[in-house]
Amino acid sequence: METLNETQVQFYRDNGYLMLESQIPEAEIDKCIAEIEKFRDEARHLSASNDRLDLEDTHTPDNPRLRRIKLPHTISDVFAGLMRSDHVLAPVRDLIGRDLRLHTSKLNMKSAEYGAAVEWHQDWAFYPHTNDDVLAVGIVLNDVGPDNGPLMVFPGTHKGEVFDHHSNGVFAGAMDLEKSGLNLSDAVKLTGPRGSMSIHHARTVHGSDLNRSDRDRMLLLYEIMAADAYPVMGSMTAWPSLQEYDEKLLCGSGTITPRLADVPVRIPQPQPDKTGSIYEIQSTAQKRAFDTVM
Ligand SMILES: O=C(O)CCC(=O)C(=O)O
Repeated sequence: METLNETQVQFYRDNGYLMLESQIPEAEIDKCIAEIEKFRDEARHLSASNDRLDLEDTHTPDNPRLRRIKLPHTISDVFAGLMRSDHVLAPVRDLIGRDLRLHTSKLNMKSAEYGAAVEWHQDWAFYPHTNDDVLAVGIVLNDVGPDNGPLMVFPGTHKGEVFDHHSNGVFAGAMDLEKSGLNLSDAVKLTGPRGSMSIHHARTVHGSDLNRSDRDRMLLLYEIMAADAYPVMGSMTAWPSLQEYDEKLLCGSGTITPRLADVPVRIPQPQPDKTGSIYEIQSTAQKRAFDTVM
């Protein structure tokens, strides 16, 4: 073990998530916040989402509303540096081994008073792999309490089935809690001071409500997997070439012999017409659990 203790590892194995309070130093969080301001400025000049920035449905250039910074590690040295730091990677290595590959990164803004909800889903439904040593790290950039749209998880669901995320026969990236037999009262809110870091298993059911408070809730997400987990055909994982895939290695080495595990898989196909971000994909879902605007 580099940093986690056995109790923490066992908690993750049993529950499919872990919360590490005050894991990221204050100075790193300050750098992230300063960086975000540059992207907020950029959003002021946009009338539609682009490949860097995803805008709230209620955004206008006069009333700029940034919903997500896409692939922040590719457009900011601050987010790239933090991703490769031991603050992030050491706990992940303790959970899924020394050879790690990035799946993707994103920064969900969930701004005060309107920040969008994320419908219930399993990341695994978007990108099934040959084994499920696949997880998401969430870095909490503002204090998160129960009322500013905390990430919510259903403990233990990482050991169960992959739920139906289709609507009218098309992948919509959102599940129906009632049909899935899950009870909202079992969901756990991942709250904590800024600098905390959550880790959730790719099969763990999770989502988050609108931010109904007067406090922002910015969450920086790095999705990471064991280097021997390969995407199943039809997965929403980018697969440009082996060379570019290996450029996503974060530590250790790659392999061309995937580890095959007995994991449940549903293929996220056919894809909907809108695939720009999870928000756009989920807007195609027939039934929504959370309000879309306040
Ligand atoms: O920002 C959140 O609360 C949830 C993020 C998430 O699950 C996602 O973007 O896939």
